[in-house]
Amino acid sequence: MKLSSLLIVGAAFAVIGNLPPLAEAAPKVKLQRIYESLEVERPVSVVIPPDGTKRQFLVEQTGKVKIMPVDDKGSESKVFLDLSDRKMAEKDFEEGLLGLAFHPKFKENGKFYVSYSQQGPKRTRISEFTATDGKQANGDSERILMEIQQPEWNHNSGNLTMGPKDGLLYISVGDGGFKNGIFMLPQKLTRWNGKVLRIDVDGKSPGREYGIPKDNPFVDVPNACPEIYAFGFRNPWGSWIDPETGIFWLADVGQDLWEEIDWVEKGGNYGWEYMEGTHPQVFRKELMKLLMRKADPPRGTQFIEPVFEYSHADGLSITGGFVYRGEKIPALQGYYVYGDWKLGTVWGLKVDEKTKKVIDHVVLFKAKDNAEEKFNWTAFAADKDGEVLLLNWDGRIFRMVGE
Ligand SMILES: [Ca+2]
Repeated sequence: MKLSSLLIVGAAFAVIGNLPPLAEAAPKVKLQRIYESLEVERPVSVVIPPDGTKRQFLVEQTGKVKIMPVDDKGSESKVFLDLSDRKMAEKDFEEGLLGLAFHPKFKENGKFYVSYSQQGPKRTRISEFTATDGKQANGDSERILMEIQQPEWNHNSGNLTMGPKDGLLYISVGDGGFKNGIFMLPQKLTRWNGKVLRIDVDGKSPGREYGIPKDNPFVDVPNACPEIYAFGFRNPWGSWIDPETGIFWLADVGQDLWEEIDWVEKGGNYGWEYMEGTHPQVFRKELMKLLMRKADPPRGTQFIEPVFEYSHADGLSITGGFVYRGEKIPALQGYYVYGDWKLGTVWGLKVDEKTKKVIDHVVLFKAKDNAEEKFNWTAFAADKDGEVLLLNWDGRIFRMVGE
């Protein structure tokens, strides 16, 4: 029997309903524009503090953190922190206010953390601020924790994530920028670039404004930065630790060919700039040959492969999200919702927790070809009810709803 006849028989069975469905029904969703009358500039993140108020804090790349109105139709937000006078960006593309995380005891101490770019020299600053009343923070309350050199204006990353169980701050740092991993920093344990760092915001190790967690993986390696938690990243954008499973999801933006999603493990090497996704990065290899230098990684180097990658046939710049556990779209439960910044496609990905095998991958939204309306997703975040908020770089905010 030829394949085509098999398909016809299969289709016939499906029509008369004698066969059980092969897989769960794919979630059918649509995007609903919300906060239409709210003034929003370059939104990059929404974070909810652990204080029981269910307030949604919106991070604008241009320098403000705002508390969003409770009502979807609300037109007024409250400015929580204003750093827009800090001269963050030389080019307003990838520099700016890029990350926000709340202290686990924010309710008691009003402390929270942001990452933002500074010029002269270019660097990413990680700072603590305090809002004593929990409603508004003064710029003067700043305590600078660390400053990370950034050779270029791109690949700053700067995502901040507070560990839901360990209460430690995870900081994603890009590879230094330009292209081809030309600065060769991600594989160097002596540098912070191309890493996920982990620090204790409540401690103070000698010479530092923060503590080094004693079980960080490289604390005993001579000359290694003890802040490093994992390494080999290019430009992580979308960092989320699942409070339920503890899995650390991190999307790493690729260069010419592959976009990837990693599950970050302590001490893991995620490959850049030797690898792009599961593939050797060709340009680097050629360059090394030209320079008559060793093209291969040091003997014994082991890279952790992404749990998922997609090629540049499907998108050009990944934006990570989170695993949906909301109530309004039951078919979407357990899917990691993420998308592409450049083409605007949104996907759902289901991965088996134990085997790391992909169970399902579905398109949730696809922008129409040649449409005037552009979708450049900067973040997918859970709202106060666990439903999906989508932030578009042009300032529009959407909610995912069942069809
Ligand atoms: Ca990688």
